[in-house]
Amino acid sequence: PSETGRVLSIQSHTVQGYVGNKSAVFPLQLLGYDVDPINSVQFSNHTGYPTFKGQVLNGDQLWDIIKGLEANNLLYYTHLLTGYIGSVSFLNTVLKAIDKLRSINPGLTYVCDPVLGDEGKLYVPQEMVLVYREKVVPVASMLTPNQFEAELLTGSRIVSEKDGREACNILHAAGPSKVVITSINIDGNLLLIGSHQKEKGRPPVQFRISIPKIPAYFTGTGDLTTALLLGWSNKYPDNLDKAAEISVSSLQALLVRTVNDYTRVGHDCQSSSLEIRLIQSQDDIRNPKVVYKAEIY
Ligand code: ATP
Ligand code: PLP
Ligand code: PXL
Repeated sequence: PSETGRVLSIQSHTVQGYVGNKSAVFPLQLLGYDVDPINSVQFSNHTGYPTFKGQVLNGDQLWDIIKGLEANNLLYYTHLLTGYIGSVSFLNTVLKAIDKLRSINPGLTYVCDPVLGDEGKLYVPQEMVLVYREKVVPVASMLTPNQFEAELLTGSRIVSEKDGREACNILHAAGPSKVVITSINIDGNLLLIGSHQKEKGRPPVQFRISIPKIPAYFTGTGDLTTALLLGWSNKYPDNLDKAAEISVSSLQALLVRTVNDYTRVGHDCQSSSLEIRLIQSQDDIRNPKVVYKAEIY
């Protein structure tokens, strides 16, 4: 595989640590992509720390940047990547940007991590759910919700593998041809469920990857997962299962390294969320050993 591209990545920037663009840009560059980051916020650190300081970009300021690129004919992108977005007005401007990007490249792939919350808790305003459901999901090419987000977007509970596959079907009908539910929790273990509808109206190819749960908490792993899925699914456009195997294998190698590094210095990995060892894991991103296999249903 050699296919690469130009990615516009609209995500958070943190000065310290790896979430949002800090966790997506470097891996995509390692995989050979040109990545142009727009920082939707600039914070000192991620919001899971006791405090944080910094600035938030508003919708008008985002539009300004888009206009600047357009004025110089610099708005040709193969991919748009978005993650955590904090307000409806910013999300509406992202929607406006998608229209503009597609008017320049009708083949633009929009990879959307619909960040709404986790484990039954929202971390965006409630109104965002409806905007994602009604306006964003329909224009996404690939969607990477977690279990809770897939439930919110489909309006149905996911308590089994079958529910997860059914949620993917509902999401395909709403728009995206590729859906990856990045983790569903089934009796203490993690399951990734992927689904690729190769032709509208036809049954999708669906698969699962079973992931052993590491007894630790991480931040930025969702952002990294979506970036890796973008990178590898573009290289293997007809094999989402293979793209997911590689992505999961890279990520798990990185998580093991992260836990080992913290443990070595005597840190209790369950007491607080760990910063991922992204830079130290570059070989696992460039040249992963595939140890997590997809099982096609
Ligand atoms: P988002 O909220 O950004 O949509 P998410 O909630 O799916 O994403 P995470 O829960 O961080 O993000 O999970 C992303 C990936 O990281 C999953 O595929 C999951 O398997 C892996 N992961 C996260 N935490 C662990 C863990 N403790 N052990 C094993 N894998 C983990
Ligand atoms: N808390 C907040 C405020 C967030 O925005 C996010 C981001 O997505 C998270 C927690 C969890 O991050 P992740 O699921 O990527 O580890
Ligand atoms: O990983 C998602 C994320 C994105 N942006 C900011 C965050 C987080 C997670 O904590 O704080 C600002």
